[in-house]
Amino acid sequence: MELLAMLSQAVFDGDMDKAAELSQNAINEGIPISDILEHGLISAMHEVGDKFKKGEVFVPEMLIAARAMNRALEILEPEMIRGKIESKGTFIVGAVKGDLHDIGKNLVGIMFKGAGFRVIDLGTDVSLEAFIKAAREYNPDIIGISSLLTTTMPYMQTIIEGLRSEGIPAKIIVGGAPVNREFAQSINADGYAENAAEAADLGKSLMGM
Ligand code: B1M
Repeated sequence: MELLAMLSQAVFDGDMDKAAELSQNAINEGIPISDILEHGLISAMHEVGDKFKKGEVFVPEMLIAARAMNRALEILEPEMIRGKIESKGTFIVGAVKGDLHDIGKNLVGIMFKGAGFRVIDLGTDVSLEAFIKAAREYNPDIIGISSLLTTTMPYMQTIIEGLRSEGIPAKIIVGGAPVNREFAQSINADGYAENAAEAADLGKSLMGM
């Protein structure tokens, strides 16, 4: 089986060690990181999601696949951020309250690091209060909110309104599978990005770079 197909299978199976080993092999073979991400890792999560929808896999399988993907991301991260050490600004990111999905949010954080930002990751299930506390502590230029569930999307508006009413000056961007540009505009976000690479580009352009 081709290397990226084997990697995708290892992530799907939730085999963390194999996912890490095959990611390293793919880097060693000089396969572009974007291909490793797209065809080795994200493809596996899509397959898990499709099977979950059909009732062929359940939450535990989704969870172990996600762990394997996060382990593989640890291997890819140094390659993704190589050589970008200057600070272009501070970016705070978190998955919205009620939402435990962290892979997309982790990728967004890595891409911002790669773009030269200092990244403060608040993790998952992040409340308005936690965003306000972190914003006061780190004085970010940009705040990113990720949501993977239609049920958690509305809370993004609560966070945006809450941060603004506290006078937090950071630009606020949103994203995640169920989120789109129209929704982002309707909740007065400063920007929307469809994927992690676009999010980092958006971050740079909001900083005037
Ligand atoms: Co969940 N889950 N899950 N899950 N899960 C989805 C999202 C789902 C689509 C599966 C399905 O039905 N096909 C579905 C949501 C349906 C909906 O609301 N529309 C779903 C469900 C229903 C649930 C539960 C409710 C299941 C249950 O308990 N009955 C439950 C909810 C838990 C909770 O959060 N409160 C649940 C639980 C879980 C696990 C915990 C088991 C696990 C997550 C573990 C983890 O993340 N550590 C999990 C997983 C793994 C998934 C799927 C399979 C994969 C998600 C993923 O990592 N994708 C997912 C199906 C799918 O996505 N196809 C599914 C890969 C990742 C790279 O993509 O996160 O979309 P994504 O990020 C993208 C973009 O969206 C964007 O950039 C990334 C790409 O570069 N992006 C941003 C993301 N954030 C951004 C922020 C930005 C900009 C761009 O700016 C700030």
